[in-house]
Amino acid sequence: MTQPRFPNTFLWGAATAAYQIEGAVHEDGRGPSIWDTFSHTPGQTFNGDTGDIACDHYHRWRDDVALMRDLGLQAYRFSIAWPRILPEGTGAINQRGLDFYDRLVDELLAAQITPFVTLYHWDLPQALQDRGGWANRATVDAFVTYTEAVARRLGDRVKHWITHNEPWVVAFVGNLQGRHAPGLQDLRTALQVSHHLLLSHGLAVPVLRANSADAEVGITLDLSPIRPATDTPEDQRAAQLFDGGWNRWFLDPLFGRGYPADMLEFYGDLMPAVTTDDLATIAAPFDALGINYYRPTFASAVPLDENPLGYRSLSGPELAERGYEVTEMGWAVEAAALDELLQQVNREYAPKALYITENGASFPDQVVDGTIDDPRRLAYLHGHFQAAHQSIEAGVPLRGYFVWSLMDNFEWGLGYSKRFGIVHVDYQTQQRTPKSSALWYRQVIAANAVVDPE
Ligand code: IFM
Repeated sequence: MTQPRFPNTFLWGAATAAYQIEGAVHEDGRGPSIWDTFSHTPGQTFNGDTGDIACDHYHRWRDDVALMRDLGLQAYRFSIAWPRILPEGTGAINQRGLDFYDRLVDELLAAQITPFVTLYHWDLPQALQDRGGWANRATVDAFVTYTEAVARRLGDRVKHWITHNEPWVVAFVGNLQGRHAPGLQDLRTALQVSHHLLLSHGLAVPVLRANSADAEVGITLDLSPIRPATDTPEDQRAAQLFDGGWNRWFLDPLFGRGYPADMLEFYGDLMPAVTTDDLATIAAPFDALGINYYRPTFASAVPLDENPLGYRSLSGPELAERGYEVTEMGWAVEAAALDELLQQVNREYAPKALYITENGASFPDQVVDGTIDDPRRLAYLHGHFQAAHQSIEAGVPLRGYFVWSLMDNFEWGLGYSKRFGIVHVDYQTQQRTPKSSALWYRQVIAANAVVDPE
């Protein structure tokens, strides 16, 4: 069957993040990050797993680029480890850290793979956390200095920049829920952090433009269509709070609307001081919005003394009861919700360009005779690619798609227990094996169309 093609300039890629794949945490002058500290704190990660070795990408980057080339990837999204560039967070720049990414970028370009660089994918230098982390406004300035150092070195060749990955997770999972580094549990801190993340984005935008001619600059948000779990007024209110605190909290200020009024009222005096200048800074025009999409979310009301956000999302078993296929993360599979989300964001905010900077699924994989057949991941991607195509047909300026993830890796608090890769990693031998989803993805890229799985 002939499948509808994607636009000729559409970019097919895969994504990773530094702490999740690099390992080599003590090499070439890298300083400790909050994830080193957190993962080495007993009880914080599944099985006590850490990113000390991870996928050993720091040593295997050349082979990994060759693998990407073999799969036909046209773009690769990776993040820079701030503690490799500024081991103390501020101060002296560590050239050996920059050298690593310099070589990686050259290798990618030689393989005709377009680099997309994320500056902050959660590995804050520990030295900055010791001084208050993202809750301290000085960290905003430190981020801008770090951004400048990276852009000066790579800006002649890297033309796609993402300031932050998923600021909601950084602020709220790290500082309210405590499931991620730095492991704090305080809503006031989380709100302060979210404001500083946005400010640092706004201040970094002109710095990237100044050091990287004609670059496309953006930010990546994890967005989810939020639905009330039931039609009770309580659950409808929970859905409003969920959507307001997760989606609109970041979209509205980035697109010049300031923080959503209903959420300001809800947070009340927990909100940090926000000046008009801050809001203007945050609203610096940017070129591309990255969306990480995994699932729709169902919001159920909970008392504020149980959760200060006033909601919880339905669990995997609850979603399964409603007939959803559920991933190993307990997330509902619903490809059509991606199209719904893209069209809604386009209608409401009209970004100049959009990328799906992450999409994928964790399912239990089995190695049989050295091969990994992963039909559920493949079907997941198939459905979501079709949904993305529908969005493009409907006029959404979607320019590219990055599968999460290129390879199995360190899934933060869940350690190595969850595999999102289209390439399997044997953590004992570090052998990489493309799963059947990766082999199928190669065909999709070659055809620039959602080819039917065999
Ligand atoms: O692994 C993470 C990634 O670092 C950020 N987005 C979600 C992924 C899967 O949980």
